[in-house]
Amino acid sequence: MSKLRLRHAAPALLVAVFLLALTACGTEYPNSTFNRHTDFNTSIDALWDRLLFWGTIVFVFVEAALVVTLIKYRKRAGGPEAKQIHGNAALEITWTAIPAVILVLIAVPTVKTIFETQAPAPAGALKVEVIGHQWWWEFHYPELGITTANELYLPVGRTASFELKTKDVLHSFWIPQMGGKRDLITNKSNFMWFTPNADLQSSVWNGFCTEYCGTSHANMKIRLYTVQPDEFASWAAHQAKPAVYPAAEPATPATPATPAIPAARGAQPTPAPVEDVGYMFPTADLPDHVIPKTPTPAGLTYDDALLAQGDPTAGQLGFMIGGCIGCHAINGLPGAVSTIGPDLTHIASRHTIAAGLFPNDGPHLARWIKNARLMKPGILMNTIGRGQYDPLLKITQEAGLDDKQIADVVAYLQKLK
Ligand code: HEC
Ligand SMILES: [Cu+2]
Repeated sequence: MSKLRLRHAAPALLVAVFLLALTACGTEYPNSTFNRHTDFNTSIDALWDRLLFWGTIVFVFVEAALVVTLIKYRKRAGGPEAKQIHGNAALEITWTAIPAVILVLIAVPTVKTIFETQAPAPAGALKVEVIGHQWWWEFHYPELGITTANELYLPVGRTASFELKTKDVLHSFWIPQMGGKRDLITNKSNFMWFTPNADLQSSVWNGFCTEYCGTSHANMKIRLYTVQPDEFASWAAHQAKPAVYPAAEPATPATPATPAIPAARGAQPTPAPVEDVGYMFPTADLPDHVIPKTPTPAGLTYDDALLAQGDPTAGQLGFMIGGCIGCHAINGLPGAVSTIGPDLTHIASRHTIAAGLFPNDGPHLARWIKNARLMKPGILMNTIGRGQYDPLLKITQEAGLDDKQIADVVAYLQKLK
C-alpha cells in the first residue's frame, strides 16, 4: 500500500472504529454476564470494573510513553548519534515498584472474590440438584420432591444452592446473567450458589453447557425463570403432584372428609372447581431472546391438520406401546418410571422441548416423536415414526407409530400440564 493510500485509510478506519463503539451503546445483551442481578454477579462485576480501571490506566500510560518516544527520538537526517548508556537504577526501581503495587491492588480483591464465591451456601438456601446428560439437563428439588428437565424455576430473593453432577461426560453449567460457570464432573459433586436479587421482576434467562460434550453440545440449553416467591410456591406445589391426566371426573366431587356445613339460605351452588395447574411463566411475557428459532429439518414432514384429531386416551396407550415408557417417567402413569430421558410428568408446563431447541407446541412435538434424531443429532431417543429413516442406526423404522398415533400421543402429552 502506498503512503498516500495509507493516509486516506487511517481516517476511514478511525470512523469505522468509532461507529463500532457507538453500536455498543444502544444494544441489549441478553446473554452478558456483566450485570448485578445476583450476589455472585455483583462480586464478579465489581472485580471486572476494578481490573478494567487499572488496565485502562496502564494501557494509556504505556501507549502514550511509547508514542512520545517514537516521535521524539525518531531518526532524523543529519541528527546526532544516539547516546550509549548502561542502566538507570532509579528508572528500573520505579518500573518494578509501580507494577508490584498495581498487582497487589488486583490480587487482593481477586482472591477475596474467589473465597466469597467458593464459600458454602448460606443457611436456608433452596437446594437444586443439576444432572447433566448428553444433551439435556435434569433438575431435582430434593426438599420439594420435584424432578423436571431443561427449565428451571427459582424464587427471587432466596439463595439457590446447586449440587452439580453428570450422568455421562463432563458438562458445564452456566447462566451468564446469574453467575459464574461451573463444571459437572464425573463421579464427583461440584457446588455453586447465587441469590437472584429480591427486586428482580419475574424474568427469563438463557443458560448453556459450556464444556464441549459431544455432537449436540451446542443444543444443550437451559431456561431459567426467576419468579416472585408466591409464583414459585404455586409452580412448585403443582410440579410435585402426579400427572393431571386422566383428570378426576369433574361431575362427582370427592366426598369431603369433614361433615359438610349446611348451606346458608340463599347460598349459590358451588361452581365446578377450576383445575389448578399451578403457575407457569406467561407465554405472552417471554422475551424474544429465549424463544427458540431452530428450523425443523426440511425432509421431516407431518400433516399438522391431524393434530386436531388427537385423542389423549389413545395417546396414553400409544405412550406405552410406542416404547416411550422405556425411557421416560410420568409420575402417575403405572410403569412409566425410567430415568433415561427427561421426566415428562408436567411436560405441557414447559415452554420448550429438547433442551431449549424447539418451542413446545403440537407441530414440534409431532415431528420430534416422528424423528427426534433428525431434529437433534446424535441423541439417545430413537426414531419412532413408522417408515422413518433413523440417521444414527442407519435403518428404516418398520414398526413404530403412524402419524395419527403420533397425534394421539401429542394430545396426551399436551394434557400433562
Ligand atoms: C431410548 C430412549 C427413549 C425413548 C424410547 C423415547 N425417548 Fe423421548 N427422549 C429421550 C431422551 C434421551 C430425550 C432428551 C433428548 C435431548 O433433548 O437431548 C428425550 C426427549 C423427549 C421429549 C422432550 C422432553 C423435554 O423436556 O425436552 C419428549 C416430549 C419425548 N422425548 C417424548 C417421547 C415419546 C412420546 C416417546 C415414545 C413415542 C419417546 N420420547 C421415546 C429418550 C427416549
Ligand atoms: Cu454438555
